[in-house]
Amino acid sequence: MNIGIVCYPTFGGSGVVATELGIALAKQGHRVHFITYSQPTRLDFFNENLFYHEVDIRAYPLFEYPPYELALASKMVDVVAHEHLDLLHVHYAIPHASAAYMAKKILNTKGLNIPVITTLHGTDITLVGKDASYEPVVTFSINESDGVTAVSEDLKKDTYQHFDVTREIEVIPNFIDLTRFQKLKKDHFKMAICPNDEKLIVHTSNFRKVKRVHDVLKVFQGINKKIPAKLLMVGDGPERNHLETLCRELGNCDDVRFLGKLEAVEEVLSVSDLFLMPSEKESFGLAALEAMACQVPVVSSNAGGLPELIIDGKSGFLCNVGDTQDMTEKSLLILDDKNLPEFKANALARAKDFDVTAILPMYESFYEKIMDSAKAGVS
Ligand code: GMT
Repeated sequence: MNIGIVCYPTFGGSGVVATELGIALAKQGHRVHFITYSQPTRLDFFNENLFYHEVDIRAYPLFEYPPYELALASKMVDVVAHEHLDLLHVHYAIPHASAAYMAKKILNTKGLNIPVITTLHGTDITLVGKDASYEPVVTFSINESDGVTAVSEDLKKDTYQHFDVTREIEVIPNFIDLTRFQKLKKDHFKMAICPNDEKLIVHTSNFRKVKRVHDVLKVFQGINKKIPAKLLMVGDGPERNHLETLCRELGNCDDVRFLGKLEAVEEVLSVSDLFLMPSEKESFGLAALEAMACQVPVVSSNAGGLPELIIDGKSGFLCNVGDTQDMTEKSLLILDDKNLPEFKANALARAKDFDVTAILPMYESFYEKIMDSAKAGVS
């Protein structure tokens, strides 16, 4: 197949999933064309089946806000027509699904029919998308997509609850490449951070309010009162300054390190003992899956799609949002040397259920189904 993938090129979960999907499809022999405004972060190597088309955003003094959606739609038209794409797969509804709708209509006038698949990732539905400033466009462009997928049952349920969506939504969970995400030997790294064999706790996110990063610090504080531990905070975002203030208030700055955005997050995960994800909402929790693949158990909230990923009491624990006391107790249970090896093994076992080799065929057969329906004129 000759597939166009539209996504955000940044460190965000939807961009990571889209990029990893494109890479996996290319390895299967499909030709994959990424269409976005800059080179996706994980697409920094050569593969004969991978192509990158940059969206040109022209500034003009009249535009206080340059119309990215129009530039994107124009680029989609160009790439579909000249590269003879079979399918457009857009990740994150805003503004990709509506730009794809416009591109599809323009291509129709040129005698081309391009099927569009929209994958819903989370905040495009649960946070930004349902806001009145976007909701009518999101509803319309989901209903006008030829195929729609969501990354969890919970996200599918939320979509039907908050939007007047009439389209069938297929759940295709996120996935992991276990050849990349695996426990690596990084003992020197562990020694440098935990010279006295402290337990190592890690959190990675975009530090937005929805991640409740202050709860990470509170849980860590509770753990560190009982056992010597260190905390690594990977990522960056709007809550970072508050976090540093809280760290000073709690007096635990010496045990907490902010590492910023890291590309090789698997290196940090490889030496970690526990991952914390206390999010208010999480449609899937890709960062938790990455941790589990590196044999790191997870203590998370029970929000959104997290119960579909983490097996409570086995690969980690699920706690009520904001219940930092319970999260602390569950963390200490996992970190107990008697229990830790079993939780680590269970985390890896659960991650294997989401191996790319299991999930990729779901996308391929969904693509086939949507292309067949488009050819038959069924929408
Ligand atoms: O978590 C974020 O804020 C980033 C966001 C994104 O779209 O980049 O992540 C969402 O999509 C990920 C990939 O499907 C999911 O693993 C995350 O759970 C989801 N985030 C939320 O629902 C908050």
